[in-house]
Amino acid sequence: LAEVAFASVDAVLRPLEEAMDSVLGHTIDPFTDRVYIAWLSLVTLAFNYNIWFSTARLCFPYHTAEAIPYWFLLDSLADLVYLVDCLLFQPRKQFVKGGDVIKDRLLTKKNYRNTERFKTDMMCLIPFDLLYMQFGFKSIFRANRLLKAETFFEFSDRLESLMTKAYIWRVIRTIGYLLFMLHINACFYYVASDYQGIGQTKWVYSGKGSAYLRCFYHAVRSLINIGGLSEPHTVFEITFQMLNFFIGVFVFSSLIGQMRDVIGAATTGQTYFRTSMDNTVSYMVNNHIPALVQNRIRTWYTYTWDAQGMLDESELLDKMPLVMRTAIAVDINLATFQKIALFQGCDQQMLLDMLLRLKSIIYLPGDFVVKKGDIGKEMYIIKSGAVQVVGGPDNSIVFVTLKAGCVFGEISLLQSSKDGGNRRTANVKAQGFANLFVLEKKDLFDILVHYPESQKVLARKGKKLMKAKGPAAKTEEQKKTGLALFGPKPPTPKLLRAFGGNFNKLLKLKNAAS
Ligand code: PCG
Repeated sequence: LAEVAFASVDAVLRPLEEAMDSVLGHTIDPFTDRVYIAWLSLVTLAFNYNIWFSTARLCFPYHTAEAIPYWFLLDSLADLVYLVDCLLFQPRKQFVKGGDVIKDRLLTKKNYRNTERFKTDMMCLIPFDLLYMQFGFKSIFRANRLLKAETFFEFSDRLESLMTKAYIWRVIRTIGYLLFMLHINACFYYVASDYQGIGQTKWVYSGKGSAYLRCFYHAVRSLINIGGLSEPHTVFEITFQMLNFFIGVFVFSSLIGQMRDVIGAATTGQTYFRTSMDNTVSYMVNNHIPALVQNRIRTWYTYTWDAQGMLDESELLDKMPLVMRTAIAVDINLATFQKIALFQGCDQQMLLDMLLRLKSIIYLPGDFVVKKGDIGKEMYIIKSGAVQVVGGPDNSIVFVTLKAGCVFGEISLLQSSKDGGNRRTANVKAQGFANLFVLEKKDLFDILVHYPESQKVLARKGKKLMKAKGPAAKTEEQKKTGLALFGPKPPTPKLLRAFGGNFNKLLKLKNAAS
């Protein structure tokens, strides 16, 4: 019988389904499809209409002759949304079977019709409203519409996973629960007042002003235990009021606790940052670290937090599976990497392996990233900001400024330690705040073992770089700026002339530089 019913429903729906195909595609990916999530928001609205208004209409005298047509219209609209959800949206939802994502519409439809959700959706749609004809217009006949709560929770989950600040939605949702508890209490209070006789005692609703607003106000005062209410006198009133206080204590304390958890979770990162910084500051104070250093460290903390919203990105990335880390790394950095001249001609897979080993680090203005003569143990790629290759006495001569996407520190890294080739050939300092990627020599060489061809390419480029920029290099620009002072040979007459023949001055500069 069910098969025959489904077949006839399908036949009626076919033109509609075909029309929907052009909007939604053949099936819906329930986790990412934005149209589906927008649709869920509409079903959630209809569900909220039912849950708030059916209860209010059940208790308050809202079914007046003038209002009934409007209620009827709104009820019908909400029912239409439920019906469309059940007939056109839910049967299109992809599902996972044995690890495979099933995208065939016939199968998704069959799957939906076998789920518990389908049964509750069907129950939601039973038109008990027809009993109006026998018993009059009463919202109790719409009680089955409240079974659609699952859609509300589904919408809530999807929205949370989409939002960048999910805690905003969680706070809104918890406030919604609080308001709903108050709403239900207001409804009960009105029913209790009606039972006692409206305006009959001091405790009940007096019958003046807006009934809903007055009852809601009473609910707020009694459930939140603010007090200041008229004393209950009859046994009924005392029992009602006591129950109110108990419910208030348990339900409200747990909802407010939930709110605290939501806000606590949203600010965990901020708390972690504060605690780390406070601990560092108290450590520095206890160890009498100079104020200048303390200030620099404070600046580093604040800037790093502002720039990347966390102190150590790798902590977060390490928790993810390799494939996810690769996807993120490729998305953020592969394009920058492919433009780097040094890596051109290298294996693409090698670049991917390198991306995964990069660590992000921030330098403050004026910080030395690399010092001439140190052993090179890592190379750097500039993510944002700029660095300067400097030299001369007090490092005041800027030979070159390197910007985002440039590589440095590679010369000493690509040389062997024989004859001291692994020493830094220049000083490099951060111009402003510089956010750099660091690739350690050990990691680079671990990777290169698997890519002998790329290893050869890099070794060749390393030698060329050493010739062009290493200690013995004397390009025109270097001569002009004085980088020649770094060279091992004595100053040429041309250079002497450039310095106005002041050999002593030149010698002083050379000594200071070396
Ligand atoms: P390395 O490892 O010697 O450390 C200093 C880095 O400065 C060097 O690698 C280069 O990557 C970078 N650099 C950029 N331009 C120049 C230049 O003109 N001369 C030198 N020696 N280094 C430069």
